[in-house]
Amino acid sequence: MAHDDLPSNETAHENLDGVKAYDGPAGGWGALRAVALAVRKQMGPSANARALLQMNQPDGFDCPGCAWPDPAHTSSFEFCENGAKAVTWEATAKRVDPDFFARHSVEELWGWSDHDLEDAGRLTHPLRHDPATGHFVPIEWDEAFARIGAAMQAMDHPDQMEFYASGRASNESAFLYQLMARSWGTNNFPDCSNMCHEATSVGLAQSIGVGKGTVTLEDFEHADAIFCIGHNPGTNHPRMLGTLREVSRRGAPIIVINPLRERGLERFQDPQQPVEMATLGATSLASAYHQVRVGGDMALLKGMMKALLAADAADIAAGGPGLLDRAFIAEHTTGFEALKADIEATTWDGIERRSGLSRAVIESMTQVYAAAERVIVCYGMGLTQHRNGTENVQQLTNLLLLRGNFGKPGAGICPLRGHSNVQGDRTVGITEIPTERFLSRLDAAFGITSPRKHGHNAVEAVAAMRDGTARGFIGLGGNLASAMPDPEATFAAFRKLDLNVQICTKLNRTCLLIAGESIILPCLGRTEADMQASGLQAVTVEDSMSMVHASRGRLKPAAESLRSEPAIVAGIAKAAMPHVAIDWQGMVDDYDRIRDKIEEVFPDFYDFNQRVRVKGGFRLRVCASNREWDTPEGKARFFVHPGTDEDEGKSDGPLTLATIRSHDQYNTTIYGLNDRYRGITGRRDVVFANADDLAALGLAHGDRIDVVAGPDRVLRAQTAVAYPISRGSVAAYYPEANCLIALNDHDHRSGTPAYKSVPVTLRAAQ
Ligand SMILES: Nc1nc2c(c(=O)[nH]1)N[C@H]1C(S)=C(S)[C@@H](COP(=O)(O)OP(=O)(O)OC[C@H]3O[C@@H](n4cnc5c(=O)[nH]c(N)nc54)[C@H](O)[C@@H]3O)O[C@H]1N2
Ligand SMILES: Nc1nc2c(c(=O)[nH]1)N[C@H]1C(S)=C(S)[C@@H](COP(=O)(O)OP(=O)(O)OC[C@H]3O[C@@H](n4cnc5c(=O)[nH]c(N)nc54)[C@H](O)[C@@H]3O)O[C@H]1N2
Ligand SMILES: [Mo]
Repeated sequence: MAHDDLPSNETAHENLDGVKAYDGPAGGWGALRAVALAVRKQMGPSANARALLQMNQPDGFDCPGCAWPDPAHTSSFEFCENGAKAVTWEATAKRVDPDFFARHSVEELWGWSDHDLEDAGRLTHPLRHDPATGHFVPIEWDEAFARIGAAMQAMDHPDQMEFYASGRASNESAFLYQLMARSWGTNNFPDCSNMCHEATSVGLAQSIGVGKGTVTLEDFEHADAIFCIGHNPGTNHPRMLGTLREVSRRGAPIIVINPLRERGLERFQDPQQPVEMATLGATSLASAYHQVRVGGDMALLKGMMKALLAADAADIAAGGPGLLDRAFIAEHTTGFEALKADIEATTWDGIERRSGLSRAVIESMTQVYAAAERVIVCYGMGLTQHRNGTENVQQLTNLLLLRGNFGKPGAGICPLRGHSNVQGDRTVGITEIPTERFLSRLDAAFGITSPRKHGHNAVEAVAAMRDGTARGFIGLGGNLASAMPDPEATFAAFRKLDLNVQICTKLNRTCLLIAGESIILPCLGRTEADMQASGLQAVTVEDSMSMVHASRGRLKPAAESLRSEPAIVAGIAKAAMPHVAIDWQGMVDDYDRIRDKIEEVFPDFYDFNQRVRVKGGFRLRVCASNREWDTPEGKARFFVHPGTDEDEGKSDGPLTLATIRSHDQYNTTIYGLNDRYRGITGRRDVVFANADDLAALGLAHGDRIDVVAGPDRVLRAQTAVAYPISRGSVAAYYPEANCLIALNDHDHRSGTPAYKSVPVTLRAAQ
């Protein structure tokens, strides 16, 4: 199939510092230049790039960049610009040692930018905040553990502790961490998944019985069409571009649904293809690009189902077999009639208004969908981070179920996960809503009695801290305070705590929110050799497609004083719960013992230690991939949700703002100030808007503006950038724009903050 010629970002970007339309493809020489620069800036001029060459090799470490899988994990070096940035950021030659903290007080550091805090280098020593001087001071590991243990024991109730985890933690550290918290007596597990794909975990689990994607990498070779909804692979999962390139080259359509033109979905020059690089050739990716209104996906998905039902009826009337997979619907699903009635009652007027797309365009997408025997839908934060995130995921599932696009080669659902092991952390027990099946097995394996009461997710944890019902916080990685909405409320909540412990590699803002006792525990990163009593250890991770494999760091640790995450968790556990008879140290001495316990608790990990030693690892069972539905009815379920004329999820401001990532950031980690594919250089104070929307407000490209979400929620002194974005939609970078979002503005079903449906207005800067 011929790919339409897509226009480039051709807004007038003249004469504005650091804003100039980018005409090149994604990848290519720009990517190679960016890698060379990252290596030089972080690792020094004489750095060897050994670290990069070990990335995603069978006996090397798993790339900490994203959760996209590698071809069978046995392939040759898979190159990725943003993976290289993640690795060089960790393998940096810069250090923040005790001297650094003697020179800089917490008060001074608070004034530093997020970029400067992390760019200062790797943490080297355990630190404690000294209230007398306002500086962090080095302490011994044993003293750090003793202080944490004492502060935990001073709590009135185990539920006063919050145990946060970010998705970089390995299966082994995450499993020990949840064991520690449950032996302690709480299910308070706010985690980064709560801000990310919780709508997937909740929505898919209800619809198809498993909260995970159902496809494998191989399915992309067999799909007849791919839909990419609300994700930006050029920046956030760049290795996926290689997969999309193959799909495009064999002529299968790739339909993109995204309010912004994203170069990484349009054209790709593959740095691993010498001919493409030498000839400056590139492969077109999207065959059609539909700029939905921010928050308009629900209406669009309903529109596609409406068009499909109409086309199905017409086909049957003409004597055809129809376009629905009736045998699949009858054998494998429940709730079809209710869905059909809801879709039929939904008006095209509402669909067009809410989605910002015309009926004709929606019908054209539906034709591609219906003509394809096997369809994969990929999606990311553009679908989940809304007040109706779970409903979005379930409508998408409805659309796939209508044509039996589950459990056959080349078809299924593909959530693009965030952190490299966020899915694995969930699998091994980081969850605030554990099942009884899991808890009883955990209790039997360790002779403990886990609490049954459900715990806090991320939003609930911060609310509990704000309200004083939570008094202690431990963060296994991440930077929760900066990642959450409403910094004013969130920062104040952290400052009320009696205990704030951060287990991390680099200094960030959450470390600087001073509690009664504030402790920073520096840990090994994934690239570094982890030596324990039984020798060099490997850890395991699970990617977006449920593949579990080993990861072994090889680099010399940034400092001799660093400890591994499992060792740190064990240290805290022993100090806080000297009476609990769990052999923490035995498990730290040899991670095989942790894996044996994971296997004992989760039967799907049978023969864990053997299978993970096989090149490429193994895939965990995903029941829906085999048309087995782990739901109460034993069937997949159609869900009905309001979504076009009703109020829920509707924005009341004239514009809806989505917060997004630049090309030079990893969540709250800001590598640099460029956003190459969107044409931004050296700045982050930009707001992307449609030129017609700006004009309607009496504003123009280049104006200094304020973004207003409410009387107390204003993002000041930004620069308006006229950008190819759908009418009614604006976009700005996170974390800066988090001040526009209220803490309680989230999806009720999953608790996912509505980071991408913020009603706003724009005005000239005041
Ligand atoms: N280099 C790098 N890699 C990363 C990360 C990183 O920050 N940097 N973060 C990691 C993590 S934790 C995650 S969760 C993933 C995030 O990866 P993505 O899901 O790609 O995240 P975002 O950049 O937040 O947004 C994705 C896209 O959603 C679009 N969008 C916004 N609103 C809407 C909407 O209403 N509808 C639709 N259809 N689209 C919309 C935006 O235009 C943007 O292109 O990436 C992971 N990988
Ligand atoms: N407005 C807005 N807000 C958002 C989002 C959005 O799209 N818009 N996205 C949300 C999403 S999807 C996510 S996942 C969250 C991200 O939330 P988090 O996962 O909490 O944040 P990160 O920025 O990834 O965490 C960075 C820190 O992790 C630590 N770190 C790095 N590597 C390691 C390691 O190997 N071990 C340990 N222990 N620590 C390490 C470093 O010290 C670094 O400072 O943000 C959310 N917030
Ligand atoms: Mo995420």
